[in-house]
Amino acid sequence: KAGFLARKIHADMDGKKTPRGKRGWKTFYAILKGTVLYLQKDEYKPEKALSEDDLKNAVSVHHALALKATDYEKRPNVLKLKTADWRVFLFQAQSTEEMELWINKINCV
Ligand code: I3P
Repeated sequence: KAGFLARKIHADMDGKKTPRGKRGWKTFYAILKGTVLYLQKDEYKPEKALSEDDLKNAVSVHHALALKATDYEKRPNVLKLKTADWRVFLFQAQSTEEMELWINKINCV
């Protein structure tokens, strides 16, 4: 599964609220491969290696939980991702259908 997702980091590894200045929305080209959600700045190019930033932004979705972010009303089609290491992300998909596909794929990992 791949496609554009806007990401907002809501909580860090310790489960604490992500500090101001790091809470903005940022759009990535997301690719779910195995148990890893890769978030790249540009669309995937097979001949291009992952950059250091790409590796830093990658999220393990092993034992993670994805669900519709019903408590977030500022943007449509937003899902909440809770990782096994207590991070919380919001991801905005490009449509409701896309959001549901991402939720299903992440939860089936
Ligand atoms: C954040 C940015 C986010 C906003 C967040 C801000 O500032 O403006 O868009 O979330 O509000 O803290 P920064 O880029 O300096 O981190 P929303 O778009 O959801 O309002 P928040 O702290 O209430 O989450």
